[in-house]
Amino acid sequence: MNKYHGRSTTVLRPRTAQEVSAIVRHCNERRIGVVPQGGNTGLVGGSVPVKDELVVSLGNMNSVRSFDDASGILVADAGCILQSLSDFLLPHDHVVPLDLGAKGSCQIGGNVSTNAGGLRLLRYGSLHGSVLGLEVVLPDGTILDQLTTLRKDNTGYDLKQLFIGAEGTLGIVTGVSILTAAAPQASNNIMLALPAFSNVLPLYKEVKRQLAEILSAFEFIDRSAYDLAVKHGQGRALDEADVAGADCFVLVETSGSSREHDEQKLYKLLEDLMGQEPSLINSGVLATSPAQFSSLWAIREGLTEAVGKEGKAYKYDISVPQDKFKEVLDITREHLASKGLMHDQAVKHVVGYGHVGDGNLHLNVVANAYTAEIESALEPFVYELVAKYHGSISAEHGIGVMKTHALPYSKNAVSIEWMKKIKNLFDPNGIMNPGKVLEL
Ligand code: FAD
Ligand code: S2G
Ligand code: ZN
Repeated sequence: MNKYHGRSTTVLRPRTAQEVSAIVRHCNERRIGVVPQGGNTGLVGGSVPVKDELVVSLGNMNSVRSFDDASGILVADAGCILQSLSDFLLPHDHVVPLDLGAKGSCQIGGNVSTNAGGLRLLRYGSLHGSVLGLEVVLPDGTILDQLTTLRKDNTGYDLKQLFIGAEGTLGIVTGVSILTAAAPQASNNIMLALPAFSNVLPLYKEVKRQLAEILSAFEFIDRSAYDLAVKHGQGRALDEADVAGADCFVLVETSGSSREHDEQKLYKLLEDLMGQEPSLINSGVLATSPAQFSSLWAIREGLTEAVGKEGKAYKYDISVPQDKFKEVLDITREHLASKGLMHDQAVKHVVGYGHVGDGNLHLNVVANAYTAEIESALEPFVYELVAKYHGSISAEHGIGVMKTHALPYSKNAVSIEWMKKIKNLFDPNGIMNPGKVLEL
């Protein structure tokens, strides 16, 4: 629940790193707080002021600086929107090694600053691996130019890694050098309906074994999430026969270099799965057209919106063991029921979806309204539950301002102490995104 409403009087939209540097130097000398803002799609309140900080919006820094289509290395302004970079790369037969539902608004600088995971981390890995260099304006206005396009550069500490996931608390990212990936010549997807959650991991193993190098996404959708997506018109519903008796769904995507080769693999996988006794799946709907491919993805990518339309969402983006996804959902539901809160006037649904390969579950508690009673039932309950599994209270969305109090559930005191030392080293005046990640 975002109860943090700062009142910023000023938003500046610089066009160059030099302008960002001048703004930050000015603010640092006068102890004026600064909030770096990208596409403002973050989900933990990281890009909005807590008090009266000045907002530095990167939206006007949206040029591609260079692209080398042999190496696939792209250097772009931080304010480039993710979708715009994808559009730029398409004719060059490359893709950004990142994809998320917010691609139409989020910026590459924000993606780096939140270390966004997204729908294809399984295939393209983390930004800690694909980002080669950064240009960052430090809290004293210094421009740290590490915009290397070298794949290998083992010369001292890898400073850029500090800014990936720092959520704008150590400096403002103004330029990004990233290794893009060769565009798949053929993408396909299949929505599998499972009779039981316990089949998800055996299915994951079988899918990895059979699809191997062409597997690019393996997304979990529980039944209540699927029903919400359909209710709110996200993508086209599957046939009733395909969903009857399904406890959950898995959306599998392949990205390869030859359609017939990939389809052969997919058909064989489906045949094998359907031929097993008992089968891991009830049914499988294989996209047979670009429209159906998009429609199957729309069910998954539309879940955030569907949840938001259904009610007030308490969002928990957590890392827990892959085989515990359902247990976490059931325990949360039972806990709320034990408090008499599982009914339409309080909590309407507890839904789960997420990135199985990353062990990342999006636990969404959909309430009729935000209330202190529901929040006190959920926190610290959910955080303690995650800690019990030695998980993370924030898998990919970051801490922002909303989860600073929960950091100790996933980071020990020594780790937090050294984070504070690093923050102090870079930002001794505490002007850079104050109140985010680390409590004031
Ligand atoms: P903002 O929201 O503007 O800012 C996010 C944080 O980064 C803030 O702390 C801000 O201060 C800082 N920041 C922004 N730009 C800079 C910069 N240039 N320099 C320094 N700091 C900066 N996230 C995932 O990880 N995976 C998903 O699958 C995913 N799916 C989403 C789907 C939807 C529909 C929505 C609405 C959000 C989703 N998100 C997801 C969350 C969000 O899109 C990501 O965190 C995204 O990376 C934020 O980018 P942004 O440009 O909007 O940043
Ligand atoms: C996703 C988006 C935000 C949410 O869909 O993968 O990261 O929790 C999420 O709905
Ligand atoms: Zn996600």
